[in-house]
Amino acid sequence: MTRARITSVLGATFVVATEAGAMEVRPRGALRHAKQDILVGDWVEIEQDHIVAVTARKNRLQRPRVANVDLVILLTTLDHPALSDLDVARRLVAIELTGAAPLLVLAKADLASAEERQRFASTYRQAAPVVELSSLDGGGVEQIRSRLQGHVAVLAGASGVGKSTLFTRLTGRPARTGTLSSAGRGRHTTRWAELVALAGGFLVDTPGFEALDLELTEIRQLLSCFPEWQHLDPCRFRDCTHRLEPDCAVRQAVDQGRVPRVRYESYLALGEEVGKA
Ligand SMILES: Nc1nc2c(ncn2[C@@H]2O[C@H](COP(=O)(O)OP(=O)(O)O)[C@@H](O)[C@H]2O)c(=O)[nH]1
Ligand SMILES: [Mg+2]
Ligand SMILES: [Zn+2]
Repeated sequence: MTRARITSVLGATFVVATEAGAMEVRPRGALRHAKQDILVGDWVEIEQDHIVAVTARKNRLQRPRVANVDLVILLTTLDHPALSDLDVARRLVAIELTGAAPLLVLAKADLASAEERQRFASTYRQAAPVVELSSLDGGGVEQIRSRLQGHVAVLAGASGVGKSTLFTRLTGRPARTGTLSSAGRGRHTTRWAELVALAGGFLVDTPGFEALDLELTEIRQLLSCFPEWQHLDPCRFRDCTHRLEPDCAVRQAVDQGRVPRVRYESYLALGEEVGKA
């Protein structure tokens, strides 16, 4: 048996990457009968040209539909489009909930002043590693590439932040333009995302987290999604929500400038949304 990673889907056939190269395989009858769902990114066991088993996944994204994502490269800009700290916070929480690691990219850094870039880095560096990217002169591209080694990575962020431009810079291929679908014509032509081999890892060819569909059901989940305060001394109350409770270590850290106020305010605003849901 050989271990392999699903990189793309062609109808009922799957393309896998093995140590010996790419090959096309089909699920063995038993898997088909069990209606075992097999996703791009899945690790599978191969015998000849059959998939005989699918390994348990560590996570799966809904959009794009990809399993075992290790790294989400979240692009954001200061202008064009304008930065919303709340949107960035919402996306970082969504990433955190998948269990993938975030890499935060300040894209279009060529349009920002040194002071603005500095302010961005000091706001976010406790939340995620921050890289400055200028796709115009290529600044930051190699730093991003070097993070791919051994990982499945997906580009993420709002429309217009530069995801397609970065994809092309990294892979040398044009980015996919949207999902093909012909709803209502009786033919299901929605394309699957593919994994593109890159720098010892894989980059998903379809971006994620473009929409802000955060499905948080409780404030408890939100509490653990801000790395800024995971290492602080405990608050007086073990179940502190860091809002109005006395002797809150998070509020103290914010007041002393050890946790950026912008991030704390995003936390409060997201908490309000969760509270209303
Ligand atoms: N100034 C500047 N413009 C960029 C940069 N990267 C992308 N753009 C421009 O931003 C626009 C949106 O980029 P695109 O890659 O399509 O964004 P996407 O919607 O996230 O895929 C295009 O006009 C790009 O030429 C950059 O680093 N600097
Ligand atoms: Mg695009
Ligand atoms: Zn607290």
